[in-house]
Amino acid sequence: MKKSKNPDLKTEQLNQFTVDNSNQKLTTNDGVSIYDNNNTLKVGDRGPSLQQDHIYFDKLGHFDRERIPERVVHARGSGAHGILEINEDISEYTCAKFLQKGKTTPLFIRFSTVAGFKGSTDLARDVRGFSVKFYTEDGNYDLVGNNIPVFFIQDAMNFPDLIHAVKPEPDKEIPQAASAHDTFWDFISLMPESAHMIMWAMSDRAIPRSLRMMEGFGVHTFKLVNQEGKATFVKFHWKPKLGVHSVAWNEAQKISGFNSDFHRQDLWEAIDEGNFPQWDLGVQLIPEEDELKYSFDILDATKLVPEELVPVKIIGTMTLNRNPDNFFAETEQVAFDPGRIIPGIDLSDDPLLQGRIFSYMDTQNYRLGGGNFHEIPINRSLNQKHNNQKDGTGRIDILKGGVSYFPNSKASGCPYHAMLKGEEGFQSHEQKVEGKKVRARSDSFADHFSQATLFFNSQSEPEKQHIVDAFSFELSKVSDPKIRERQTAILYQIDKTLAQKVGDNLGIIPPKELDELTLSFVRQNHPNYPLKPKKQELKSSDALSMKVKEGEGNIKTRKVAFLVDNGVSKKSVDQLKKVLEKEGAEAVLISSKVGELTYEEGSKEKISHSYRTDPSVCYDAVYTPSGKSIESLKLNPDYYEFINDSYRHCKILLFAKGTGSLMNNSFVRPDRGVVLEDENEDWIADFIEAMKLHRIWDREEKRKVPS
Ligand code: HDE
Repeated sequence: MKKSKNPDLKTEQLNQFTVDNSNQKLTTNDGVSIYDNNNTLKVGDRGPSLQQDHIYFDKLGHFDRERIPERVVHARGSGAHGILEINEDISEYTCAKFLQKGKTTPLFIRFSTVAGFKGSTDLARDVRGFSVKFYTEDGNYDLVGNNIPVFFIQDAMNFPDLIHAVKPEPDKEIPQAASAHDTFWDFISLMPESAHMIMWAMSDRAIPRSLRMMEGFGVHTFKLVNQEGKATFVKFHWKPKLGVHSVAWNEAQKISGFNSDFHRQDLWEAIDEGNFPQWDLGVQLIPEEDELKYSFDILDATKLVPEELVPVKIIGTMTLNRNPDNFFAETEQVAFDPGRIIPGIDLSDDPLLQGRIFSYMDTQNYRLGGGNFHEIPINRSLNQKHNNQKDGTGRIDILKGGVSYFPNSKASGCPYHAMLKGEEGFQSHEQKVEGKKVRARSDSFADHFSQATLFFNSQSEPEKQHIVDAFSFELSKVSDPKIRERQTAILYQIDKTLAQKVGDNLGIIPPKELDELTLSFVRQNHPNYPLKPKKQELKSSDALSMKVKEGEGNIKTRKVAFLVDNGVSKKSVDQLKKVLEKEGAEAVLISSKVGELTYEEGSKEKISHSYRTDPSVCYDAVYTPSGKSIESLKLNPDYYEFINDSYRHCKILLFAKGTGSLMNNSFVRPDRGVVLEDENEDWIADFIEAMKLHRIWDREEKRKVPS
């Protein structure tokens, strides 16, 4: 494993708590050396066992308490350590020290799916959590975002209902990690405010190729606050250096069967091999004066700010450079909370964000067993905390002295308030607030469809088709026809053709108007609904599509399967391998069995992957090298399954000299992404260029191979 060069301050802090068992003698939890760890204490060697076996009780007693409650949402997650480096000057907008030009800050990140349990598959159709804890010199700051820039609901009050609807149904606890069931679509079809988010969730964004290839968003509007106390609204963005890519739905389902840890393993291996994943950190800055300038309300988390309206300014780069030492101690016990803010950053009045501030702290207290979770090493700030909070379960810090109150004279007034000595400390932005106390929703939140339409209009044709397919799949799994119909009425408000295409697949003519029941719920928030939407600034936004533009993109860390067997030409293998390695991609030899392979030239090669364990869905592209191996490949059904699936999932296939004929017994036919050495002088270059496009999605339409 490659180690990052400079262990950062957080790593140094964690090292104080790290335990290494190598070359150590086994002990009890009290450090007493254990003589025999195989046998309980008995009367004679056939028993019975004795009540006084303190060694056994020590071991089993701890084992019995190994589990803690999993997160109520985002239970399935994968973590990593990293750093953020800032290379732009935004001191005009914020005094947050970690955001100043030239600063490097250690961080811990946790990616997650939302609906599934802790052991559920990585490739579920779902939103991905994107939580970052920065260990800054001002204290810990958590940016707890998602890979989708908007959310299902506008007010925190609806959150438990949303989650109850998507989680397995309470009577039968079915289905696991899936939104394709009645209760979810019942809720969604009655909540048109979810229309924009549901378009993202039914798009390919919800089935990423890798955690390293997805965007991250802070979702809410936050505030940056400068030294003078002036605030600027901000939206946070993470842009992956490897581009934004997804798998095909049929592929996602197969990956879930073959390797349900696909994303977790991919992240771990990339970091382990020194291919450190990177994202640029970007900000959209909106002056306070512009708060009400747009067709949408910037406090409404179901809306995004199009990049064409407010450009994303890149200010730094995050690099993930170290895997956790222990999953439970770090990834499971890390406690995120959007309420952990520091000087220079503040919350906006977004009612969803405001509601989150209670929930996270509360859930950590429950999940991590009381108020001392800040003292768990992964959650500790780099600054030693100093306050008069004391005691409680699992208290670790040993507070010295006889005083734990303020004001005091006995400890010279310490710990003192920063203001008493004219020093800096967290101060909330001095926002002027006045109004009546009401439980209500602003009518500026009532346009539920314009941005859903903007999103759909911004998609390429294949992306649009995938959205149609996803709605058709999910709603086909709904058993109540009324729910299906109600949802197609929502789709009709977004885009008529979308609604009609989905309707066709369900045997429904989509109603043109929202269902009466849906309207009755919306009118609880907006009595005069429908309200005329404001004129939209844009018809479409390039940034919302994942389509890779010709000439852009790269193939770094992409995995290419070399389908080989005894007799394969070493020359043919090495020729492509060399080019791929130069481009930063990986060649993996797959044969009919693991062990040793003999090349046509006579030399041997170690084989660690076989068709039994490695299906095509775990690779980005496929190469069939030349050689005598063609004779056995010709008769191998696993080979055909591999290339057929790759083709179906719109991947790039390369056939070296003399192997093109293998295509004839498969569905594969030449196109931009099927390259043959026999017919193309620039076969390697063309293969690489096609790989940069990630997938040849047009194939689905042209060859009718829906993936
Ligand atoms: Fe969360 N969310 N959430 N959420 N959320 C949790 O906190 C909650 C929301 C997000 O890797 C919980 O520690 C409420 C939006 C992520 O540990 C819980 C509301 C966004 C994670 C909770 C929201 C998120 C969570 C469960 C509506 C994107 C995983 C366990 C007001 C900006 C954090 C936990 C991790 C986790 C509550 C809405 C992202 C229950 C009440 C919007 C990435 O506290």
